[in-house]
Amino acid sequence: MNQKNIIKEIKESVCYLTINRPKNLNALNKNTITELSSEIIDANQDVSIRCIVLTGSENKAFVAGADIKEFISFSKSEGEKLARKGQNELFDIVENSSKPIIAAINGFALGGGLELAMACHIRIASDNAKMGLPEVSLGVIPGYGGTQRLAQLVGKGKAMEMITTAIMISANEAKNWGLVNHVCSQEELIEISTKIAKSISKNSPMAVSKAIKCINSGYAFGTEGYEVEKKEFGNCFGTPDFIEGTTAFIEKRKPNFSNIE
Ligand code: DAK
Repeated sequence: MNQKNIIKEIKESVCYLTINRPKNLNALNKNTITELSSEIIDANQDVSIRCIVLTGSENKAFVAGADIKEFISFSKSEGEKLARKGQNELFDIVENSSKPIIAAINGFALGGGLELAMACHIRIASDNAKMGLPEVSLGVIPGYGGTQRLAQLVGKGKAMEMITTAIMISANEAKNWGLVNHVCSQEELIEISTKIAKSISKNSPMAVSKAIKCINSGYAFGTEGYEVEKKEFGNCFGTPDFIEGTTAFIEKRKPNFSNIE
């Protein structure tokens, strides 16, 4: 398939998917979500592929979030509908991919970008990477599973701090917090990701996929968190704070938040 926003390359048993919107720091718009989802579905059906490495183009960003310019005008119901569609169409497909997906985080991984990396099975960051969930600074909350997956990865206390302060952390802090597995230089990022992909490729694909399913099932069942997140995410849309937060970003100024819902 000739995809515009995703570059695909297959070498030996590894499929490399690169999100390719560098002028927008690889922000996730609707087309990118659809294209990436279809590439992952295709890779899952291709028996020659054993592992997927996901990265961002150029050296500044993995993904700097959902595309703020695209979602600024959404209503509450559109927000909830799109959070639901995005989670079903991409984030759940990434998390439940039977072939492990390694996020090679080559720069900013913010908002939806960090949520995408967190849905992957393994995260490797280059030392220039910066990670955060800045949604509350825009008057919205993480809507692609971030409130759930961050707490699963780093624990409830650190997730509370990261989400409510909207801070960005460095690659080394992310490693200390358990958010990424390894940190390396930018030059080594794909090489180290490939090395891990190749050691996975030596193992039984059937057993690897069953292991992924079992590990995920321990976290996915018995919680209403994802449902609550979708509803509350939708409820942010159209509020004065949401309009102010996203408009301030586009106008390149600091937001002036009110205290009204
Ligand atoms: N969306 C759209 N454009 C973005 C972008 C984004 N997330 N991030 C950067 N860009 C664009 C900038 O607007 C700029 O475009 P031009 O002005 O040149 O046209 C270009 O990329 C380069 O960015 P900067 O000039 O800002 O570069 P700097 O080095 O100065 O700063 C930065 C880099 C990463 C610190 C800064 O760009 C930044 O703060 N970016 C925004 C980070 C952020 O807040 N990300 C979004 C988090 S909210 C949804 C579900 C989930 C979500 C949304 C919707 N639905 C279901 C609808 C999740 C929301 C989020 O991800």
